[in-house]
Amino acid sequence: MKEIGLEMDLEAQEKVELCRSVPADLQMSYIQGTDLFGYVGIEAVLDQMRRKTIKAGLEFNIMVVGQSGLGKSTLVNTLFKSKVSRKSCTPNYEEKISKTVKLHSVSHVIEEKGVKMKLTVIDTPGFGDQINNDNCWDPIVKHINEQYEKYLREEININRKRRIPDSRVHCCIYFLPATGHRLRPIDVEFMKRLGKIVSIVPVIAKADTLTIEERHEFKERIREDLTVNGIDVYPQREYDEDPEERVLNDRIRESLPFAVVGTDKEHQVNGNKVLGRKTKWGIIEVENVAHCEFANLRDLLIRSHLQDLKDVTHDVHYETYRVRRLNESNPPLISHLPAYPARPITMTE
Ligand SMILES: Nc1nc2c(ncn2[C@@H]2O[C@H](COP(=O)(O)OP(=O)(O)OP(=O)(O)O)[C@@H](O)[C@H]2O)c(=O)[nH]1
Ligand SMILES: [Mg+2]
Repeated sequence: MKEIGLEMDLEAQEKVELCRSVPADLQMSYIQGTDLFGYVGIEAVLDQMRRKTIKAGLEFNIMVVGQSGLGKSTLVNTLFKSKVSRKSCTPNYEEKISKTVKLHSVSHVIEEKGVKMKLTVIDTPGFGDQINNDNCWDPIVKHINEQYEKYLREEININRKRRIPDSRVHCCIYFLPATGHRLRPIDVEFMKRLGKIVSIVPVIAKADTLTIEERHEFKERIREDLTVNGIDVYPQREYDEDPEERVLNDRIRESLPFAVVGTDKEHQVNGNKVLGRKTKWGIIEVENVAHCEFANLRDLLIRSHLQDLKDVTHDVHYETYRVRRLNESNPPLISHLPAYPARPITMTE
């Protein structure tokens, strides 16, 4: 009798567990089994995933790279001051943005409708100041690879964390000077190397210095040069999952590189506070799509492609690194593990 009671208890407990994953309005029919041959409730998985994501939170890491003085640090501030976080956090801003001398990260936790995201932007010192700019990509490539290495070491640990902290660079915004000409050899070399290890989104910096026609023609020439030089920028065609995604991504590919303007100053325009650059002939509104493409960049990063950027980082770039590292013996990845079997097994055991 006792055993039967125990069995019934277990069964009831199982039902309660299953019930918890089903939306409240469906729970009664679920318990009674009335919809056994009709509605199965698979869509409830979306609710479960949502709850899990809310609980776990998101981590998203962006890196800014490019020649010195192109406005990288300014754009980092623009991003944090713009709609991404205006409502949700009050970051401390530097009064005056000065030259970036070493690679550093700025993070803010952003919360919207209960979903928390830790957005980290890695600001890097610009290149082009030295007489010799050979291998100026080395510190950037090194940093990106170090984050993969950190993740990999955590992943292969016997006592690994349930959630591995993710410091991998999910997107690298590459700044191109608004020369109006073509891609410079240094940018070609830099992006060729970066494209193999990280998702790059190229932008034209200080786009307020170009006329509309210049901007349009410059963008076209850059796209040509990227293709000719075999530089892979995000979103890559080969990773489009279906025709629908292809149409959406084609539109993005046709509008790359985004012509952006950055600022950390706010001005009054028609009674509203807007982020903008005040010039003698008017205010360039940074978040106004009629003025520049900063909002398009932000929407791509945060609104439409955040999860895809994380997926491509994990499934493509990190995977490439992982396979290479596991095939390499130097430096050893698993030297700290005991030899297997740890001790000989005797027949008496
Ligand atoms: N016209 C114009 N000037 C800008 C823009 N963004 C930044 N600037 C100005 O360009 C100068 C350099 O900006 P930074 O943000 O320090 O540039 P950086 O790329 O971080 O420079 P490094 O730290 O040396 O690599 C500053 O005077 C900015 O005010 C822009 O979109 N348009
Ligand atoms: Mg800087």
